[in-house]
Amino acid sequence: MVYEKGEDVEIQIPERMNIAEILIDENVRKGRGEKVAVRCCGDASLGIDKSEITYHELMLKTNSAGNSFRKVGLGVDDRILMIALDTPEFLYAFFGAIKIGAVPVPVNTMLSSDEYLYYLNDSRAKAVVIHANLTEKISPILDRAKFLKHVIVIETEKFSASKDQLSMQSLMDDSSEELEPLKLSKDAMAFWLYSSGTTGLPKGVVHLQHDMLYSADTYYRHVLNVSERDVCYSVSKLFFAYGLGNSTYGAFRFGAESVLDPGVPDPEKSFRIIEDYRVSILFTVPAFYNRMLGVENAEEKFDTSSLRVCVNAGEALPAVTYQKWKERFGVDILDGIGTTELTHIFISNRPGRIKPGSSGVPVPGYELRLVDEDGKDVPVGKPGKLLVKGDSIAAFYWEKHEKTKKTFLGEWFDTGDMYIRDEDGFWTHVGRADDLIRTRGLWVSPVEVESALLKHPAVELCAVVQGYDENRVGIVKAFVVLAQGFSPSKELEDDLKNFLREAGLKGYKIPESFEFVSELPMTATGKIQRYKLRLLERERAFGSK
Ligand code: 3UK
Repeated sequence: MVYEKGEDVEIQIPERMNIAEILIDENVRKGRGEKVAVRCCGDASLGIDKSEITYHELMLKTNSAGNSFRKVGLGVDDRILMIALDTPEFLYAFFGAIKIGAVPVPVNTMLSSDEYLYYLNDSRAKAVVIHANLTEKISPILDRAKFLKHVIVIETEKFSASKDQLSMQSLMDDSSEELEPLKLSKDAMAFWLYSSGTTGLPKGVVHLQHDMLYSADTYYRHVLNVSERDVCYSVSKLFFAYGLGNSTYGAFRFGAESVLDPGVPDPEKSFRIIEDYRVSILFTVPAFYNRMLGVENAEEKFDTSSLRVCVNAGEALPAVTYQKWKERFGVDILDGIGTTELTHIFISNRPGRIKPGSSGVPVPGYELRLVDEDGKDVPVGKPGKLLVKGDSIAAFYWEKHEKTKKTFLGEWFDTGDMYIRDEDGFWTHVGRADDLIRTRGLWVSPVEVESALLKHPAVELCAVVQGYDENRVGIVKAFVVLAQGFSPSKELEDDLKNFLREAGLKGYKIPESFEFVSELPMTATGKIQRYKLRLLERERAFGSK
């Protein structure tokens, strides 16, 4: 049976705690009050200034935010939806909410009105904290948000709150900077994140007070060894579980500095940030490492000598990307797998112990197991579905009991990922057990793309699966059986793409590659066997194994 336990580590979790106090106020108590906690590089197009916040200021501002929330009637267990860019105000709202026992729920800032309506009603959020430039996304749906009482707007120089909205900054200016963080059970709710599946609606992942502490004291302490001297910069945004750890608790737990960029990611800008802020740990995803590698002569144009290590997650890092990066910048990329439910990374390569193409070895504090479809342990040498155990696992999916029962298996969590453990002890990702597609760090459900595609008169049958580009980075791939009277052509392919765009599909969901075929693999009952096409694509990209 394939089972492995990461090194034992002692993690002290107090019975009663407030995680915001541990991550922020404790730095002040330890004498780091004047040390910079956060630098924001600003964004001219949004009217967001550059700024610099010390740990002492961060403590006071999160206190003001907590007091502001109390003032408008928010308290323990109240959800606050956050549609916020990566600015210091995100941190004030997130940790301010936690300080009073309220529950921040950060979500993607690039969604549609309908998606926000779903999040507001599913979470029963009483308030939403939103950047002023994004409020038009929620204005049309506010009358249908059944539980929402307050719209709290983060203003910028270019965008202000309207009369019927509260200004986050004004609320904070009028609130005391003193607040005694509310200590709750280590098992009280602290924050939620949303996670999506192949079918069905996004699931609220309910995280507890001790989860961020556990992730900080396992991955960030023992794998990255973060210290006061580090400057952390995550291209992945704060609303992703990955970015949240990289830019907040992974840095704050150790008194490090975190660099925030509120703007749209851009590879040249990232190099400039690394140089200007003397970044020591860079965090991003494979597609972005490849975009950075696409910047010609970057190793000469920019000073990247401050980097001591880089981190990859979200999708498997192709071995060639690792090698090219190492050759050009002389620094390792540590690939590691994390999930929203586990809070952060639980299998990772380690400094000095890297196998390119693999996810590495279990992070101290986590246990791994591989099982077959029936949940039975698989023998050594066979691929299996990955189960994980560790104390940062979320409590459950909010009001999704059936899904909770299927994935939270006692102390174990079913990741839905297929893995192989090799003789050297390295764990390699070999795809998903479900049909979800990963591209640019985002999830695409095949069902959504297929049902839109099927409306096109040329499409008789189709299957949309995980494909790979020439760098072995994940893309959306469509197999299409054409209806009678249609034949494959570049024009038809463009027409299909336009058709999907006009149907309202987001850019990243539109297949980058089409393959026209005469038939699709089917079960006896007429179900399309996506997994066969998925395996075919994998084999084409990685060779058989
Ligand atoms: C896939 C990977 C291969 C895998 C995340 C770091 O990505 C994160 O969380 P999500 O909930 O997605 C989880 C799923 O993504 N995956 C993530 N990392 C890797 N596959 N190699 C990798 N290195 O399918 C997993 O189940 O969005 C990443 C930290 C926190 C996170 N939440």
